[in-house]
Amino acid sequence: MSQSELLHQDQYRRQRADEWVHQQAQGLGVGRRRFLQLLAAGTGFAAIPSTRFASAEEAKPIVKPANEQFFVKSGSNLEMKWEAMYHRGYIVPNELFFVRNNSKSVPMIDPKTWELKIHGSGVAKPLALSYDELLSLPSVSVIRALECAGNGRNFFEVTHGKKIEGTPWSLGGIGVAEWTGVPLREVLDRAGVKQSAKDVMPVGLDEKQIKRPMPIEKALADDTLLVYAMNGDPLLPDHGAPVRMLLPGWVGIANVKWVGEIEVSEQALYSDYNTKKYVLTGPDYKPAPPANGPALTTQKVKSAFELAWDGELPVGKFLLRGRSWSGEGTIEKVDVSVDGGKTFHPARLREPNIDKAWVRWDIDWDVQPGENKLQARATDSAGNTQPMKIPLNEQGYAYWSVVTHTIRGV
Ligand SMILES: Nc1nc2c(c(=O)[nH]1)N[C@H]1C(S)=C(S)[C@@H](COP(=O)(O)O)O[C@H]1N2
Ligand SMILES: [Mo]
Repeated sequence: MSQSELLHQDQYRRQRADEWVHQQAQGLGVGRRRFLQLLAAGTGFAAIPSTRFASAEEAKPIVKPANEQFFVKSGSNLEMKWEAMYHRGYIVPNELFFVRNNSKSVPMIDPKTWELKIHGSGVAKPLALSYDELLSLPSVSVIRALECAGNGRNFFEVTHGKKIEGTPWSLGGIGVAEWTGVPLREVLDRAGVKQSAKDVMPVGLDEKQIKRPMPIEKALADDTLLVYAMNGDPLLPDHGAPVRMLLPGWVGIANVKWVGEIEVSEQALYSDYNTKKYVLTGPDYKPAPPANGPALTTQKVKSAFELAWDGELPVGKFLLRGRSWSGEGTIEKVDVSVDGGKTFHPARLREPNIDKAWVRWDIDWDVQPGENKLQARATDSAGNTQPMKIPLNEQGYAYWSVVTHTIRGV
């Protein structure tokens, strides 16, 4: 299978699933049960010294100011308020970039003692890099989106009448930033990555040690980065300081923050985050052993208006603005309805329209008295168009159907 094919999520899933079945059939001397136990125990990873965690005193679920103008707060998460983007440019500034923390507190890591270990059967020369050593390697800056797999989860309640557990995102679990860092490939090359290397798994230094694998093809992509700066500033603690992963186009969870080690293996790798969580489960999805369902990788095409939910606007002329994005490429076309989906009109796309980031668009609108039902439907360069309805999945991921946004004209 060629490299570019393995960059596509369905190919990756299918190939790994086939291999899994094959391995089982061969009976490698490790029973399925025992294998799952080993997975659960996270065998193969050195224990992370507890000194890396914030002490109880300084442990905070979020470190940066949770300004109410910019965010909806829920536990250790901050959702970006879309209306705050109406007056802004292409990039989401760090002060209003969404935060999603699975662990209860943000680890405060001193770059002076931080180390990145690269190890596993897939590298000939395991190595450890200090922060200064990482910064001395060639780096690039790319503009890309980062989006939570659960973004839009709230709308399953609207369309399927089912409230789903998990962070209650409307559509603000996304941001676009300029990320600066070292291509993971540069580091893997220095570790003597083998031809036979198959999967790569970064591990976070937070309490839950979030880890999620990727195929070597994704690890070697030009824009898969070890990021140390965001929008021109050193990474903030909330966003993974001193160093995080960036896997453009892939679900947020794959972009491991506070990365401390990377396993490179000649074997397929699994974690809870691609077997139990961040997989599609429910009547419309089949288990994909060893995962409970197809693992999410590439993000879908979606759209949002730069307006408050249940907002009000004065009746009359208004420049309606929004943004559309896709993990599979750029946006080709956006159609907007201001009459609840009866008629759609093409929106004007505004430059830039960057791969795996988003495009800003606008359309002239005459706000009517009372309820106005807005809808936006985007098509990406891979030919995907937002559907009117999608099947439910139990954990509420990948909500990409058209959302109705109601605004009262007053
Ligand atoms: N180590 C670690 N990495 C992590 C997480 C985490 O909780 N721990 N959250 C993930 C999830 S679910 C998302 S959506 C993104 C959010 O990145 P942000 O908080 O910088 O916006 O980080 C991902 N990386
Ligand atoms: Mo996420």
